[in-house]
Amino acid sequence: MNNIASEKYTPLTVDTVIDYTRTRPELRAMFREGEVLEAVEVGDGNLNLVFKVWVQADPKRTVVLKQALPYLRLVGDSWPLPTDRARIEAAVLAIEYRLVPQHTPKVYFYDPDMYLTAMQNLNNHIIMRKGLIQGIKYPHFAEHIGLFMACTLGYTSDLVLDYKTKKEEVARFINPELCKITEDLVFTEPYRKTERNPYHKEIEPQVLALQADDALRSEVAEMKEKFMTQAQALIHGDLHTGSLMVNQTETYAIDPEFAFYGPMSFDIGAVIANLFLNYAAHEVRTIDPDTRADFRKYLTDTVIQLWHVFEREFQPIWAQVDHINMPKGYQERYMLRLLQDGAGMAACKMMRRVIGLAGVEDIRGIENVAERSTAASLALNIAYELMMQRHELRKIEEMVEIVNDSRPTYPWRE
Ligand code: SR1
Ligand code: MG
Repeated sequence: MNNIASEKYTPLTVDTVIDYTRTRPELRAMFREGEVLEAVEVGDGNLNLVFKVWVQADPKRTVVLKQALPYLRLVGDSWPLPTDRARIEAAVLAIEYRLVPQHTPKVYFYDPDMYLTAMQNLNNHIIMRKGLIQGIKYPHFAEHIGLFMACTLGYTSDLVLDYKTKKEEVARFINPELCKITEDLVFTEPYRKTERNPYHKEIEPQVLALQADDALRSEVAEMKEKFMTQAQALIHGDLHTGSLMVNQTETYAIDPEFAFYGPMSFDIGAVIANLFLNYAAHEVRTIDPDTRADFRKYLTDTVIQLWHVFEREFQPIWAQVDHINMPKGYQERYMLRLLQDGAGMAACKMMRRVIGLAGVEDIRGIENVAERSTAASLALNIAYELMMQRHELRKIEEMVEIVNDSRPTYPWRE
């Protein structure tokens, strides 16, 4: 597969990125002639190069440059990837910025020859996953992410867009190769024997049991079908806590390169899954029982609150135009479906991060293998119950009850 349509494309390095910024008229106001600039490569994700360039004498003037590589960084050039994802990401950021500027980094420009987006530096924020691992609470996160999801999902759906714009937007955001990664890594490979599942051997009995469970696999197949066929809204597509930059007062969603028109429940489930993965990790990461219970209450309260904020903010959006012509009963069923499918998607997202490629630091970063097994086991048990009980869920509080009632199969602490 030739992924590079542009002849001008060349991957940047710390040695070439400063000269590149000098060629961009959009950055002339930020980087004035004669000023000494510095650069560093900070990309720690699975896919791209990410540089920061700043004025040596005034680091407040920093720009982030994200450039797509034509292959998967995590694996190497044996796994080609389309650079078109950079166009999609820049276009989605522009839409999200229009809808929720307070939660979206500003894009300065997109360079289609270099598959590169220049955007606002988020200097005073950290990746949320890292904060949660340390047990840091973010008191406004639920309010922020509930609003972010309500606006980005509601305003890009058939509830608001006219029939023609909606179909044009579906076409503009066709993202087949990145969707295929999700189809494989989230919905298929965790439930098959494959070399690409790097789970540690201590949890193998539990993994094999899940892989042999036809009832579970039928539910997973249903979620996969929804992911593949439900063009409901422009979803972020990878809304885990590694795609969220936070501090005590602000939240930004970054990295929407997996975006496409898909099921809203995939984004809702992603956020919830990653909070519950962190919940599972604190089984062993936080020894003191009171501290652990307190932090877990923060995590589960966050899930409850983000759902209520989502409902509160989402429901007025569809009252604006009502292209679907919905009676009240349908609206209630719509929200219930989002809740139940959100639980199903969360379950798939949790299992893939424990069993499959690209695990999460919350759990894979636990050094002691017995402890890691305990956290992994709890995450799998939570995910299993969420999936199998999702059809009975009527309110978000019941989802949290499932989590609070779950235990690891391999207890590290007696
Ligand atoms: C092979 S790419 C692995 C994962 O990284 C991204 O963040 C997505 O979650 C993807 O599944
Ligand atoms: Mg990412």
